[in-house]
Amino acid sequence: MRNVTLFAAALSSLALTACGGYGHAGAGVAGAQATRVTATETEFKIALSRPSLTPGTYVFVAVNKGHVAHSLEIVGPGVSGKRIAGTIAPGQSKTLTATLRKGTYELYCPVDGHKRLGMDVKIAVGPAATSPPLTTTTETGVTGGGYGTGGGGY
Ligand SMILES: [Cu+2]
Repeated sequence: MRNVTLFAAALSSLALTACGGYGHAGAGVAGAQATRVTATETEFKIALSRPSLTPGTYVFVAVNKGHVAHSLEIVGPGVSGKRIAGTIAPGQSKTLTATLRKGTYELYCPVDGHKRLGMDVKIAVGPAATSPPLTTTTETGVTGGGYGTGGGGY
């Protein structure tokens, strides 16, 4: 019956992998496929694991890698000052779930003065497909143009 044992072991390791191995929040939170984005907090900076996102529900995992308590708050279209309750002790992490739509969101540390010190990051939420940047890309002075020069061979 060695085979059966092996098979069972394989199955259970598969199951673990599928659940990410930790904190799989119970059964069926129907349809809510939240993507995790890590926000690493230090003095005084927030580094996101992804610079831009597409509309959807996200779980921001705020990891405090600094030496003082931090927290995390998000504002943007449809989200007005949603924050992690209390603070995150150094070495700890907490999560903040937010549903984002198209637009620009701001993530910052709401602990006294930390935002001003630099714990403030913007995140662009755009369409899923790759699209040209919305901001004006000034492409003036296209030199040469590639034709009309050289030759005049008539
Ligand atoms: Cu802070």
